[in-house]
Amino acid sequence: MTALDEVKIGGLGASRLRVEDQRFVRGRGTYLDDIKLPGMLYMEIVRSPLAHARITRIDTSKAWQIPGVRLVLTGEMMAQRNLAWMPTLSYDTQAVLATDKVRFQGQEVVVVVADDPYIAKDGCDAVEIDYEPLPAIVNPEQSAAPGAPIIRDDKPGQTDNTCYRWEVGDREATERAFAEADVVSSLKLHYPRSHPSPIECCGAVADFDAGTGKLTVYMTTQAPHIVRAAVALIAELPEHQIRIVSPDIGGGFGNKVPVYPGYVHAILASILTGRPVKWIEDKTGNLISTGFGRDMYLDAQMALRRDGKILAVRMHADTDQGAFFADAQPSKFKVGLLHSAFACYDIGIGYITAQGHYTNKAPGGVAYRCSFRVTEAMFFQERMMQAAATDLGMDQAEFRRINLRRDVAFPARTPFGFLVDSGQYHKCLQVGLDAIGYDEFRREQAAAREKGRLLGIGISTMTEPLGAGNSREYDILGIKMFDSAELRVHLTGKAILRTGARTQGQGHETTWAQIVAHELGIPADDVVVEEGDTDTAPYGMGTYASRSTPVAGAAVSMAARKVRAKARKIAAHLLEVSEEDVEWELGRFYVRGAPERGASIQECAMAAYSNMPDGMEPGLEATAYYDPPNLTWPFACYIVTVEVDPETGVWDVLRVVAVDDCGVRINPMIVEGQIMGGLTEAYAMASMQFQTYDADGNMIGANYMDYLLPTAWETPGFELHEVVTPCPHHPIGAKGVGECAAVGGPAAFVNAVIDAIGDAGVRNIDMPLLPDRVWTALQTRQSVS
Ligand code: PCD
Repeated sequence: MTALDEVKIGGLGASRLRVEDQRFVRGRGTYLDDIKLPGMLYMEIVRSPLAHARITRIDTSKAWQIPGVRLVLTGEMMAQRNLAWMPTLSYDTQAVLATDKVRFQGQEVVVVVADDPYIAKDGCDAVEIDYEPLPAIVNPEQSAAPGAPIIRDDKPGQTDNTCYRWEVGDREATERAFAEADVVSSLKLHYPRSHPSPIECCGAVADFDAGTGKLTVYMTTQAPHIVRAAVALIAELPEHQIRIVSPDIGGGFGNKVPVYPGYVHAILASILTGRPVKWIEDKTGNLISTGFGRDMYLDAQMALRRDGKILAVRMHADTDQGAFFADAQPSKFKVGLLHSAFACYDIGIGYITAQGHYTNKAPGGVAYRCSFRVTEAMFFQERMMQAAATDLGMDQAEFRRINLRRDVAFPARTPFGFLVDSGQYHKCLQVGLDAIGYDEFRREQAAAREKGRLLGIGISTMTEPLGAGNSREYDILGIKMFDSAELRVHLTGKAILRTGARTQGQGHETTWAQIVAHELGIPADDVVVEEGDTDTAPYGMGTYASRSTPVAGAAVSMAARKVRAKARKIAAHLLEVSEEDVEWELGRFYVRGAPERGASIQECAMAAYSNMPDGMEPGLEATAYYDPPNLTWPFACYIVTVEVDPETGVWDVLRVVAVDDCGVRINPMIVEGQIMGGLTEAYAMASMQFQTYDADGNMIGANYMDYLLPTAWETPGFELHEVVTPCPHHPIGAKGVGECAAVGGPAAFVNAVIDAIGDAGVRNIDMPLLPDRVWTALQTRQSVS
């Protein structure tokens, strides 16, 4: 009897083709807009054209007169039901429909429900609203200025535009370290507002059945159980009468974590009309009103010893929160995991302060491919590293070598309280430097410069805390951040697996089956994976923060191990030996000392329903809930080379090298796809993407002519490498990876451009590095924002 070949059965390490692509590439996916229920109505939203204004009159009478209009909802009608405002996941409140004022352009003011979407749009056009404009506040500076109009005058006791203040670290020790420093390096920058812009926009089909009292909502959410809890708590509907179904999702990228007003409108509209109601955003609606990412101003200093050792860091963040503090983030910290900055470096002392500001912009600092502000943290960290090395006159790679944590140092406590689990940072850096040919490039760069050509190289080394969370530091509405898996092995040895996570394209249907194959030896093709329906899935906290592999993936392993433990008892019974004499190899139990006498996992499955030992419950199923002991800490080294045209400021990417260590890779092909996707987004943010506003708060970039997405044409090629440091606390040694390249990548691109023009004395150019910004920096030899 030869042991099963794990890769052949699609276990760990198999680059198994994605099973979900069978339907996706054939156009057979069932996305929200594919759902059509009998008698369904359509909903459209009247949005505010102004960023800040008092509402003086709303007249919906003409809309009601249009044949086919079934319902027109105003803030006042919501208020009568105590639903005009809803709580946010960041413990603030958000208007569901505006009553008193509008506070950002695109805010929801009136909702029209009609027989078809065109009539609903006509209904929206017929609504008359008078506004009395107020001055708009579009950045933290204006927000904090004395005499600024108070945006949140709805909140009792709110006397200015401060949303929160937060601090972490040791202020006094940090001041002492700065006093002793040989060199103090400083940097200020803005991480611009950006948008996840998934291909499919947000939407819902709400279906309230007055006969049974059951509410079913199909919606594009990354976290169905959280929505169910929120609906139960906010709308006070009984939880067992609520079913949230998240169908195929056309990308999430963090955009589909928050609970948006549109979902609430659709639910209420269905309850009031007694019919199913569909709401789907258009692209502009998605870009202007749903959760943005970033929009943070950072100002920091680093205390350095002449020999390159970092003594301490000090940092202040001003975040532009928009009109409502609706960050969909589950940590107990106001600015998410901003304080994961510098976690990969051996720095003992630091102090971070942050202030959140209300502005007249859309709310919801969503973690756009980011575990809650780690993108800002890692971007700032790596830009600061470059500035500090430059100030010391030290080579970029050498400066990192001096400060990166050594392999023996793990687990390592950061000055802000995180425990970094494991890594091989120096090895990753070296693999990257060798791959790009660092020393050779530096020589080429010097030679090119003699001829007036500007070449540059940018390094970004970073670790990211992935896998929200552990229940000590995370919760959502008080619910702990565990996840779950339920595995049922049928009598023929085929299985169904359900988890509390929800894939939006990442490939869970493929990879979770691989974990089962690894634990049980059941071929991955024999395991079907289902996620996203709260009526059937075990309770879980959803997919974001690259948490699925660290948390739900771990639960899959644990559930499979419970199944294996039961199967072992069945095997002992079948083999007529005691359990202690039964050994396991992939897919099969056998008698110790007599390996030819065995029972396969499939034979055990059959026996679980037909020939179990006396007194044993029939069946072969298990559920596991997993509360991770820590976050997983992948590491990555991204290196980019560029050439900048001194005449035009246009820059071209020459090469991109990525070395990712995400622990054990379940499916190497999928991991590579994740890294390439993240690098593409990193390139987009560095080179072309930002959401900007004019002085009146009009959003510039509410369409894809202005908000740019890179196509295959612009996107550079990526050279990928791997290092594997198994995660010490994850059952199969895996770490999260989905976000790493989007988090660590932007700094590598920007560092490369700054490196190319650094001789001109330019210290910073704020993203995106549009050619005119680069050109202006070259002309004025100054930082550009
Ligand atoms: N993996 C493997 N291995 C390892 C890891 C991992 O294999 N070691 C794989 C898994 O299994 C899956 C993936 O890979 O499949 C991923 O994973 P992860 O890392 O765990 O993550 P998840 O949780 O699953 O996911 C999430 C992420 C995020 S977060 C984001 S943004 C994005 C990413 O994911 N999104 C998306 N990616 C993606 N992709 C796609 N296609 N789509 C989408 O949407 Mo946030 O927080 O939400 O912002």
